[in-house]
Amino acid sequence: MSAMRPFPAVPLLAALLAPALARAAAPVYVHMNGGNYFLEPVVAVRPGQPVVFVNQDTGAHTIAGYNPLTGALSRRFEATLAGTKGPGHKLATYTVSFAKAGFKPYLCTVHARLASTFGGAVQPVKRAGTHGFKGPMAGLIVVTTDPALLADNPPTAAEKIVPGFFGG
Ligand SMILES: [Cu+2]
Repeated sequence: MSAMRPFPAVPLLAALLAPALARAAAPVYVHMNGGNYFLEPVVAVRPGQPVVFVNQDTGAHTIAGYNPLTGALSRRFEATLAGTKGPGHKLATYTVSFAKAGFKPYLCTVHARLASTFGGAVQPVKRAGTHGFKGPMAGLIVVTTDPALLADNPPTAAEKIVPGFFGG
């Protein structure tokens, strides 16, 4: 009967948990370029896990969180990301995280706008005159602890910079 018995297990437990904790802390990336869309329009993160928006476009984009039931824009989840001169040059990024599980929709207000739907609700639509891909420049962050959702992110969400994705 040694009172010291449990202690050797503590470093072992820490060693076992370290890779999982590192994974949990690794950011999830969302990229934009001259196609005026978000390359990963839906991503899942754990509460507290950072999402990093990376602008690989020569032009600027905004990130504007909104409430889809009211159309109210978020004051906490919003940023403007300047353009870049291209590969090897400075890239504007914006990091955000959320403490609680939930849906966090957002749009780029330069290339999309919120349109009324039913009873005060809104949805993003493409802004007139915006070139690039056909859909509105908008996305959704799912904050969750569900391992299936967390494992469902597109492969580029693990890369800070996507080679070959530069352009404006
Ligand atoms: Cu934009």
